[in-house]
Amino acid sequence: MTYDWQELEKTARKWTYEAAKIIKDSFSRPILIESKSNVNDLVTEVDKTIESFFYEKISETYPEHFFLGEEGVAEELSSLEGTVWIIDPIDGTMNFVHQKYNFAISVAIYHEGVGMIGLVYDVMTDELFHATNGNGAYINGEPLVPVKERPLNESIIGVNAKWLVEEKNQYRNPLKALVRDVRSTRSIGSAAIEIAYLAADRLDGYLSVNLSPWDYAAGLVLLNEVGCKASTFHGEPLSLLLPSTFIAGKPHLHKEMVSSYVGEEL
Ligand code: 2AM
Ligand code: CA
Ligand code: CA
Ligand code: CA
Repeated sequence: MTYDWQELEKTARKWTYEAAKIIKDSFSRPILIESKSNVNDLVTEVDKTIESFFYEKISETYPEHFFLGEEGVAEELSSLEGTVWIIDPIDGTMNFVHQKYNFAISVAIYHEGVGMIGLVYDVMTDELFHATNGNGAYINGEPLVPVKERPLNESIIGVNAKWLVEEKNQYRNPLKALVRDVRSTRSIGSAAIEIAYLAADRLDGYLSVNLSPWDYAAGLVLLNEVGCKASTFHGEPLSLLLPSTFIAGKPHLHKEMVSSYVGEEL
């Protein structure tokens, strides 16, 4: 079965704006906050509400579609066959809790393993980064231009400073070398926003020692449309079902970051 992807994007967009309203309305009351894998890995009742909101809409409207989300509202998925929605209801939960800013809703639709639609909505700035496969990427309807390369020493990359000081992090030394050699670093704290910023030429590269498919599924569709590359630290293709290291950038920078820095653990 094939779909009118532009129509599907409109529907996904409508639900994303509705979900954003639910998130903003939650600011007017106290919300339940819990920890997941460790004390700093936060989740709130709003994350779960938003994931359920999408799951219900999708199951009602497209019962033949599959669903993969961070909070496990749907059954576990073991294949990318058919049409799969990959959703992070709130990307940047720590920012949502602490800053009430710098968090996004990330919605991707994959068809037979190919990214067809990618939406990253920065809720508080009202910036929607959106792309459909083969039709370019946009911010709020304004086209993003194909990327312009900069040399590594003039590049700004998104990286979390914590990874440079954690002794158990096997990538600590290559990351330190990379941070030393680039022009500067930024850390927003939402992988989806940082990947969208790369697509929008606000960053030249972005990396994380551990991301899951819902963190980057939508971002990959944006990156593809503007000619950026993404892979694991070792240059392998990213899985849409399993977590891994993540590195993305403009093509030359991506290649150099992998081959001269994080591709080899020091
Ligand atoms: P999240 O907010 O949806 O959990 C910085 O924390 C970025 O890394 C966010 O995009 C966050 O997504 C993501 N991330 C991935 N795995 C994480 C983990 N185990 N703990 C915290 N953040 C994680
Ligand atoms: Ca999380
Ligand atoms: Ca996330
Ligand atoms: Ca999340």
